[in-house]
Amino acid sequence: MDANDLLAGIEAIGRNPGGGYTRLAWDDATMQLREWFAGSAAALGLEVTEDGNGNQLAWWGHGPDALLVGSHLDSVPEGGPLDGPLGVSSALAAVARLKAEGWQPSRPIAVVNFTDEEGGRFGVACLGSRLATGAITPDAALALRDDAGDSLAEVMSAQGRDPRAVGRADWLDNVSSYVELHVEQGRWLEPHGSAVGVASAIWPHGRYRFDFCGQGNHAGATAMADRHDPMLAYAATVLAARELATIGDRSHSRSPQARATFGRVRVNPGSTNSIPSTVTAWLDARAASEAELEALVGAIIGRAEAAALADGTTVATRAESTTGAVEFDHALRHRLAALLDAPVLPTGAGHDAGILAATLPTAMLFVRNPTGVSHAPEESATPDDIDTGVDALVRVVKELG
Ligand code: HGY
Ligand code: MN
Ligand code: MN
Repeated sequence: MDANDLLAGIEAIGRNPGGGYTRLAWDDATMQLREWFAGSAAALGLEVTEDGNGNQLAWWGHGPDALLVGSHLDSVPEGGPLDGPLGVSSALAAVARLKAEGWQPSRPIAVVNFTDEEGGRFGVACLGSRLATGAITPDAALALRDDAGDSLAEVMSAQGRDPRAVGRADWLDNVSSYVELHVEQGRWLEPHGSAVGVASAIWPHGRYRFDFCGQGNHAGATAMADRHDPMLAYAATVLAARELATIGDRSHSRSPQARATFGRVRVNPGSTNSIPSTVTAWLDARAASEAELEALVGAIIGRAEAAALADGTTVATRAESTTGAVEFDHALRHRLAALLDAPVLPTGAGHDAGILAATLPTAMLFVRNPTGVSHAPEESATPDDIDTGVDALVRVVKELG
């Protein structure tokens, strides 16, 4: 059971006709992946459990002080094959290898599949790990709705789960550290000539909803001067976001340490011959510090409000999901970097490890992504680097376990 074979075994699950994967929380694809995870773990003699939030944990041994390894299996819409599944497959492969060589852990080892890391259906990133650690309340989570208007509570019930069971997970009391292996997102390891890296930190980041409201009207009968078209303020805001994230932080007089993306928009009524009445758009913003993130988002909102005012439209904004700066446990990351002789690098991507880091010592290993592309079908890692990632994880489990 090696990681490349495990990944090949799920290659067809949730695959889009044009390539890439859509595996959203509680959809058919992730339900198939749950079965794959349970079957693979059971084949290794692990005891598979599921907490009230839908996080799956497969245990090698019982009791306190467990080492947790793993990642997530859900994807963004039309995402890549490795973001998440590489970490879960590598964790299962590492356990398989350790068992095959007769190694015995001195503490319990658990492999985890965190549910809904991407927030691709209900809009909040790392929903499973946030619920498990109490970083989001059950009520707030259960009320979240997907694009079809179904709440998390309704969707979980439809999949035979009891929504009243969500909340802080008991297994946290038995876990004392977490190591997540993940495909690199961005291109840092390739130029540095390393197949594996250790994470230093995760940038603060957030998701913000913008509701632009105007006056729907006829595209042919309404003079340009008579319009209150919310599409204009939306368009101005997209361009402002790019400008503001690109100019960098003059007070620090350094290169831009920020990211701003409008990747999701909904236009109502969405008719070719109607001026829209509303445009709803979501901003993903990230920066090297919480102060820079706050300044960036505030400046973007200011530009949106000014644009709406000029057009006689309105805009309302609210944060839907925010994650503060994460510094991974210094002692653990230094220990792993020394053990693996691996470089230490920051990441602009969020992870369940970033949520767990608030609760227990946590570290991340990155496996080289030659192009750095992620959240797209072209995401990749070579089979050799995937094996090298498992080698590294085996050494980490032996060192910590
Ligand atoms: O959005 C992120 O940074 C992560 O991939 N969920
Ligand atoms: Mn992702
Ligand atoms: Mn991920």
